[in-house]
Amino acid sequence: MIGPDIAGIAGQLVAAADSGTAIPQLAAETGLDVDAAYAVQAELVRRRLERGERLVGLKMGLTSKAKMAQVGVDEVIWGRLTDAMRIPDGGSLSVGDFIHPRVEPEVAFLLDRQPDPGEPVAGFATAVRAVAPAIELIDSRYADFTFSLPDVIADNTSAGAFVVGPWCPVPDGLDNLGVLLEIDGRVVQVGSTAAILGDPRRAFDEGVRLAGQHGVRLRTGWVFLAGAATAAVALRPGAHVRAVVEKLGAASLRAA
Ligand code: 0L1
Ligand code: MG
Repeated sequence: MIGPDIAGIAGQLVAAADSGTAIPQLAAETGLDVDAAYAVQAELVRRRLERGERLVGLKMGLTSKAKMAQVGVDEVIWGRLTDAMRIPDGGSLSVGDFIHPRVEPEVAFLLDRQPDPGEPVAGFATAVRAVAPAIELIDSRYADFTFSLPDVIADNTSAGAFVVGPWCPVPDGLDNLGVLLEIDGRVVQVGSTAAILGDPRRAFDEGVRLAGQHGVRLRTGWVFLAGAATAAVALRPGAHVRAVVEKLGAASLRAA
């Protein structure tokens, strides 16, 4: 039996991102299942690496009920981060480079060693060197920000850009820190790190395990985005965005 055209689907998604033009969903029409979708994601990112980008980390998606409800998909997913997606803390980006960007407040981890997908939960304590507040910009390449589970996995879990705030040592408790998303000084979302799978450390364990199932191991020095603590908010030109996480501080970006 002939399977879905992995390279062809990856090519369509890359072209959509490059041109800033949304495309219709692909999974139903092409028979893409979850495994094939991760193969498309790997191919799509391979093409970005071929253009000179570097893999710098991994991100979790749909780790909170708010996010699952927002997009109507209820499974935790993971994607790949490259250096071209990283915006310096306090830096700016152009909304016009994206299709329909949204921002969400996250928690980032810095890897001190390569965790083993088979190791128990305690791996977090020795694998993670530092933690930081972060902002993720997500931008689905599908029309109306609407997709099925395989569609969004193939689209590298809507990864667009990310900002990591100042790194700090991992505090004792990470499971119930207050989180705010501010736009132009006004609080637009309020949440808690508890929304991230009950504890962002659990998102880390899930990420190590799920990526391991696809032969991907996190590397020393990589950034790990644990997932959003609130629903995502549309990003408008001119907006100044801050994600504030209790005990960790803030990350910010400006949209042009
Ligand atoms: O980072 C995320 O939670 C996004 C995952 C993909 C779903 C979406 O685009 O909101
Ligand atoms: Mg996210």
